[in-house]
Amino acid sequence: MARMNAIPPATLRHDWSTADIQALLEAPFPELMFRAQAAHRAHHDPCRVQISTLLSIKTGGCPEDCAYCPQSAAYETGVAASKLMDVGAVLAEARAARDAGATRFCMGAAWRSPKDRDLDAVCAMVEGVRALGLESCVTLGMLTAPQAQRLAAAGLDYYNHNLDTSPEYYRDIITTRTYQDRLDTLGHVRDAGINVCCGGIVGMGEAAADRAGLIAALASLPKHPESVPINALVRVAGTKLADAAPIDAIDFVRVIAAARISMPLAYVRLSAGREGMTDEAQALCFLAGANSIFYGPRLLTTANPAADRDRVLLGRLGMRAQ
Ligand code: SAM
Ligand code: DTB
Ligand code: SF4
Repeated sequence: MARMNAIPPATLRHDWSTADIQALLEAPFPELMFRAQAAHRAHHDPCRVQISTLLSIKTGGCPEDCAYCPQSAAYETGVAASKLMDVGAVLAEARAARDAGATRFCMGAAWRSPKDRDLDAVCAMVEGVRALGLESCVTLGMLTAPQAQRLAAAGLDYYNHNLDTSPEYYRDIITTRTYQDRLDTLGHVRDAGINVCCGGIVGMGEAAADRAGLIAALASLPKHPESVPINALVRVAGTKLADAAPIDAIDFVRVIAAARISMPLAYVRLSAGREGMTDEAQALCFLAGANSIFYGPRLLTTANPAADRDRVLLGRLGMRAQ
């Protein structure tokens, strides 16, 4: 991270409009990539990739109706619902992730929002993960301000809560909570002093304007998220989006580039959907400014590339984990 903070954050733009981002998405590819690489190299080492490993600590049976999600109780997807894992079992997975080379451990729960008593166990997980020398991240759904403060007191490094799509397309994807609910949770996380991990999903049948609207919404937050996961929809049988048309690989690279240009200090994570991507498409994503991946064979309930495939890919590209 040699050149992090070369530009003071105060000079960053927070007034990106959908039209501004759409102009980036429609720019000639060589121009877009040049701008993305310039932004990337001003703040990050282009040969380094941050490595995070995910674990589903509470799987399935979720009361929300997110159209993409295999863990919603509204859909028959074959994902069995389970209770919150024991702290010891979670920490065993975290140790294995650290030993495999991860520097951040991200724990996801299929909740609309956590109950206060659930947070006792999650706080113990956060403390244990940090004691292993890993950064900690959790994604638990909506939080109240006091819940965010409890997680901060436990030492939580990052909270993941995605905007998912544009404000306009959102109602086609989720009806059980609003865009404003999400912004409120992000505000509580920010106010508690926890780093924000916030991104979205593309390939959900959205228009190009919705991709632009998502990136504009992220880049117009009062402070840019420190981490921006860009997920390509993993289409799961039984969900509402099981048959969505996959996003074109070049269009996906364009979204990564627009995120990099508009949020230059952020870690832009090439997130879900890598299992279905060619090595060449992933290489273009790194050239467009992606500098973080999920590492290990599972995301939450679906497949991610095996660690061996990623080691070979990063080796072929002369890139290193950080
Ligand atoms: N239940 C919590 C919530 O939704 O806030 C936390 C876990 S939820 C699974 C975390 C994120 O995973 C979602 O916001 C969504 O962006 C992403 N996600 C879920 N299913 C996905 C899929 N099939 N493909 C791509 N991303 C997905
Ligand atoms: C994020 O933006 N992507 C991750 C993480 N945050 C929690 C989740 C991807 C889930 C993909 C579908 C699954 O494995 O269940
Ligand atoms: Fe539940 Fe989160 Fe899946 Fe939505 S994305 S159904 S809130 S687990």
